[in-house]
Amino acid sequence: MSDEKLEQNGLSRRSFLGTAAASGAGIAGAGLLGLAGCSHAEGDKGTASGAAGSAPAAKAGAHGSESGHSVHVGPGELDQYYGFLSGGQSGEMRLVGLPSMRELMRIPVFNMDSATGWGRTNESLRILNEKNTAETDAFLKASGLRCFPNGDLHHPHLSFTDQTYDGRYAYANDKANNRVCRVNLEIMKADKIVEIPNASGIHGLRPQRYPKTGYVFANGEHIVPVDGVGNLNDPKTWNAIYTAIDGETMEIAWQVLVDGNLDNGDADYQGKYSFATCYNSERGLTVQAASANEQDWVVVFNLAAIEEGIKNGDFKEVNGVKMVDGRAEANSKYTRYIPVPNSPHGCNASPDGKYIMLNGKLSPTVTVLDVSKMDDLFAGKIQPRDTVVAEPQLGLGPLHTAFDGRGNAYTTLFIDSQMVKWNIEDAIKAFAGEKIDPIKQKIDVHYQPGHNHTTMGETKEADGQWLVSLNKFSKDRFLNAGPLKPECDQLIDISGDEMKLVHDNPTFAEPHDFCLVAASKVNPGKTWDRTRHAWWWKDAADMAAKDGVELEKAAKVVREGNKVRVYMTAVAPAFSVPQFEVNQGDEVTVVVTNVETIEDLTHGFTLEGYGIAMEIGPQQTSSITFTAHRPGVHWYYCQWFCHALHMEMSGQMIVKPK
Ligand code: K7E
Ligand code: CUA
Repeated sequence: MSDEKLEQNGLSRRSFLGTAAASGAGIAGAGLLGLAGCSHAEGDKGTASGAAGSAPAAKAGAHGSESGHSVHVGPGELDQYYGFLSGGQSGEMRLVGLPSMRELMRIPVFNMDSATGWGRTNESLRILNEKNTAETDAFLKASGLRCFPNGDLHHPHLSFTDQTYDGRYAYANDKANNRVCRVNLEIMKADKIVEIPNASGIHGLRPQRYPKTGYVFANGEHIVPVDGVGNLNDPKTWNAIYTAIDGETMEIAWQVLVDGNLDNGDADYQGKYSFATCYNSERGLTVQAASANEQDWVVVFNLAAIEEGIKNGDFKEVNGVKMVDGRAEANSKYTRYIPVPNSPHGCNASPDGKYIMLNGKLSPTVTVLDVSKMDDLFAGKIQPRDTVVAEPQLGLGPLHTAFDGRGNAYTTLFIDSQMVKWNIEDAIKAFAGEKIDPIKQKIDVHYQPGHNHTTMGETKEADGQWLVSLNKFSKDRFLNAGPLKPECDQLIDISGDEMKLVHDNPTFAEPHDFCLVAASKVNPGKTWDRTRHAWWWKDAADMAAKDGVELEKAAKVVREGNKVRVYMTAVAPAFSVPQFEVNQGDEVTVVVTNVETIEDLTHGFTLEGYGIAMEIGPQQTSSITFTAHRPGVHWYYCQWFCHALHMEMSGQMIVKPK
């Protein structure tokens, strides 16, 4: 219904939506996509009043909120939290400081990066490709690609030891090309990327919390014909795959064949179970077909049972991976399917370890599971729905839930463009029949929130200081940036009794997830360490050893047939090889070692007209290989401003024509 129509009927859009929720009218029938589309149209009454409603909070935020919690981080001051922000379809991960919301760094992962040479250097190409399937290798070769140029990174999560962050790694998914990466927090670079065979659309991702990570769980969102199970011509035989990856080796530990699809997931705090929402129990291939059923489900995975099954040989090996059958119809001892209202999305474990929240999306509810009931469920003593201890009605379009460690939950309402704070124990009492309203407060966010995150909120150390709402639309919150708008990440102070919106932050495509970690938990190195990080340039070091070159003192050109290897150091403001000569058609490898010991003294190597640039951090070796197709004089220069004579830090590659 258009806004004019609603107004003619004496209804604002917001009250219309409210009525729909209250009367329990099928939200799916109203059309989630239609409503979302209408609610961020120009001149929207609902959002306009929303903006006005939160104006006082925004004003307070300029100088810190009323609780005295300051958002202002002055010049020279440091943030209290690291935020690991997803870059969505940009394929990168971002490092953000909180509460300032300043972007500290970009970590290229599933993308190619102009500044650092990620996707071009030999070191990054090895990481990008070393765990590809043979099928992908063949595809890339046939396509003339050296790596996938894109990715869709949704869910960064840090490794755990004993239910809290241990500062070793961050993991994330690539929905676009079915991969999982690991970022090494010492160097803030991806150090492993593994392609997940058999599965499609790797989406939800969570690490095991206890005793440690352990497994990294990854959901295949899309159903596909699985080898030996599915038939290309019959979508009703297609399946989704759940994958457990060993977080240390980044090898695939096992997979589970499931019914329906898998959207988001989480692990428990006990190391016994993991969970994944399914919005497509119908196995539909269209929006209508996928949201037809009144109920979908959450799948519960029994980790000990799966490990036992693998040990006893109760699996099929599919494309090199051990796969157990966890389908509902197989009556599997590995899984249970708990019905929840239509099309659940986010899946969030509460920091006390007791509950799993399933966010309704098309249902205005969040379903609360009691983790302690899972033993009985698997033992057949209770029915699946007996594990549900609350199902509060919160508003329209609940997508994700975060926690403050004080018993409260915060849920994003996509369609209502709101954040709702509710009390978990009150919701449980209300579900048991007590007359009590679990909802504590709602505030407008701008606009259409997806994920939300609290500081340390996914650990037993949830500290209830800050909440961030990752909103999909910024609309009128920033200067118009043209047809493509930034998104809007909003900072909310939750340290007091009331939520207070204190800051708007524009971000580029596309934040889905934000892991908020106390700064003390993460200790990145200040420079590269030539011993600890020697694995990064191992191939270059092996090659140099064969050529009798010491990387740290290198100034040498080695020719072997039509292969040329150029070894140089970078010390401000000069490369140790100021000029080298090759023949057109030679395969050239340039190896640069930055021997600076001072932190923050990064050099670069950009080769004009060859599409080549790479970062060489202090004490790092970087290398790149290309064919000298273009004759002539090609200057190379340092693109990282490093010295008063940075402009002079250059040299020439002379390519003699054939
Ligand atoms: Cu809700 Cu990919 Cu986490 Cu985005 S998913 S919102
Ligand atoms: Cu080295 Cu600029």
